[in-house]
Parts: sequence; structure tokens; C-alpha cells
Amino acid sequence: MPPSQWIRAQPAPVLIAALFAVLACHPAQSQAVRPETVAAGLENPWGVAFLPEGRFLVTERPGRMRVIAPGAKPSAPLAGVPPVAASGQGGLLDVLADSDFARNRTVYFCYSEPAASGGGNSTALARATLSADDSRLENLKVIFSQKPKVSSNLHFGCRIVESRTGGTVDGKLFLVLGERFSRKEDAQNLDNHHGKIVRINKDGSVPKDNPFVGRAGALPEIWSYGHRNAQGATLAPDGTLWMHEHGPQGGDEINLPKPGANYGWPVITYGENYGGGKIGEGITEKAGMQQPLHYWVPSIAPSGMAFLTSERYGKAWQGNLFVGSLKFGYLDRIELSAPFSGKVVSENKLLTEVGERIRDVKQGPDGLLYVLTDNSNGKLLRLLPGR
Ligand SMILES: [Ca+2]
Repeated sequence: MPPSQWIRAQPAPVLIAALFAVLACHPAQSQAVRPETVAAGLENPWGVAFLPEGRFLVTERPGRMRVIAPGAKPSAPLAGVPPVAASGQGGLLDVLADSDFARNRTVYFCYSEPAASGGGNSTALARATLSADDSRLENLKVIFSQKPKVSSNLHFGCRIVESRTGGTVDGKLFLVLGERFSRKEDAQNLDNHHGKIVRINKDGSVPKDNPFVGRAGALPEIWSYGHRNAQGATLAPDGTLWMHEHGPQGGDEINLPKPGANYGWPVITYGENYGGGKIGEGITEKAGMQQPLHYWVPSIAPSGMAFLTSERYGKAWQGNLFVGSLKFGYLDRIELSAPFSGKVVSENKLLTEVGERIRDVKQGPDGLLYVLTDNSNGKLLRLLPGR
């Protein structure tokens, strides 16, 4: 009997059962990559950096940093990591290898820094050299400390991006910061580093062309302000800084921070208070405040951000933006109206079958994507092309 005749001959319940049987054989294909476990057993890993010869440097939020060599288990914790305020969202957070690491063995990392006395903490950015045997950090120097320190274990922000101008490194770093939750009004004031993106030279000095250098009452490290809590940032190949930030309940945003610009928090937002209720006047736009490139309602709780520049997954993915979701446990592949630029055209969920909080995403030197899953048995995953 031809299929069309068979279908007409069946009662409705049989057709419905047949439909479900077909669907069961062809589940929704969310997986367009094959995750391969590079390392497991990491406790709340937060940031991953790439070292020569296929090695990785990974932070664990409780305050440890480890090297992962090809085919080996994660190393013992590196010596020389400073004390961190490991509580709530705080701890040892992002890490970055200098673009000239092969020559200078320099790494940068950010963390929640306890006050020397009197309590409180804030986000700090440190520079160190990794010892020749990969066992310890040496020549540690804190090159930036967020001011002021406050008593809070929330909203440390903390992604480090090496700046480039005209495609080449220019000796500067961006650091994205949170507003510490309890101090959200600070995000609109330039006399503090809460809810700011800062730009510094690699030695900790302030670039002379920062937007608020010389303005009375403004801290000179500030690049942009009015941010809430940023846990993802990256550079487009043209040198433009892209970042995202957590909204409150709803209203996570992607922004392209311009020097001196105000991104609106907490005056404008597409979110609301936890449990409902408007924030401030409950408005979403205001003169003098930037609109986001994109926002998420409901929140996905984004963490990690990377552009794919390689062709390892085919031409269509080149120039896509990748963002981890903590809340829903997937990797968001974001198609833009043009590679590395324009508006968000579509979003595609990857790694839903892994079902874990995605804390970081980076493109490796091999052109493949790598992600960290954030839990007590966190993993570093390499994403292989194909189903
Ligand atoms: Ca905003």
C-alpha cells in the first residue's frame, strides 16, 4: 500500500502514534558540534587562556589556577596566586595570556580582592609571569584595583580583553566591572569604578587618551559607564570592543562600548526587579544614554563571549558571536547581519544536550571553540565540527 493510502486508512490515534514514532527517531537537532572533554574535575572553572604547545591555563573560582597539558590531567594548583575573597560570585575569575606570551610568559588575571584591612572587597587585575616549569606565578603585580571596596559578594564583572588598534596589539587592556549589586546608583557616577569598563596600560598606568582624563571628579581609568554586571567581552577583528552584561530580572544586554558613553543602568533597563516591580522610573530609554545592540527578556544569564574567526565550522559560522548561558545551560550561536558587525539576526542553541552552565567560551589557536562548564565537577570542552 502506498504511504498516502495507508495514512488515509488509519484512525486518528494511530496517525498520532505514528507521528510521535517518527519524531522520536529524528529528535530536534540542537547539536551541530561534538563536545570532546579536554579536562574534567575542575571546581567552578571561570576562565580559560591558551598557552603554546596546546596547553591551557584555567582558573577555578575558589582561588586556584592550573595548567592543562595535552592528554594530561590538570596540574596541581599553581603557587603564587594571591588570596581571593571566594564567596558568592567572588573568587579567582578571568585569565588571559599576553599575545607575546611565548617570549614574555606574561599572564593577566582578575579576581575579587579582599581589603588589606577593615573588610570589604573589590575586583582587581593582576599581572604575573608563569615560571618556566609552569608551576608558579612570579613577579606578581596588581595593576588595577576597583574603587571603592565594599561589603558584597556579588557583581564582580571580570573579563579581560587585550586591546588592538588596526589589528595589532596596542599595549592596553580592557576590564569589565560590575556595580557590586548593593551600589547600583554608583554606575552613573564617575567618582568610582562600580558598573564601569576601564582601560589601562599593561603596566597599570592610565592611557592619556582615555575619555575622562583631566575631568575633575572622574576616575581616569573609566572607558564607559552605566553598566550592571559584565561577564563577557571580546574584540571584533576591527578592534571594536563587544561586551554583554547581566540585567536584573530580564534585560541582559549586548553593548559595543564607546569611549565616554553611558549605557544607562540603573536609569534605563529592559528588566525589572527580582520578583517583579519596576526599577527607578521603569523606563527603557533616555536622551544621553545608549541603547543596547541586543537584549534578552527573559534573561539568559550570559557569561563568556567570543567571535569565531576561523572556518573550522564552515563559512556560515565565520563572524558569528558565541555567548554562554548560565541559566539555561547552552551556548548561544548568534548570527549577525554581517560578519563581526551589524545587528542580531538569529540565535541558535548549542550544547543543550550537555545541559550545564556555560561559564566561558573562547576560540583556540587551532580555530576551534572551547567552553568551560561551571559546576563542582566542571569541564573544559573542545567543540569538534559536525554532529
Ligand atoms: Ca543598558
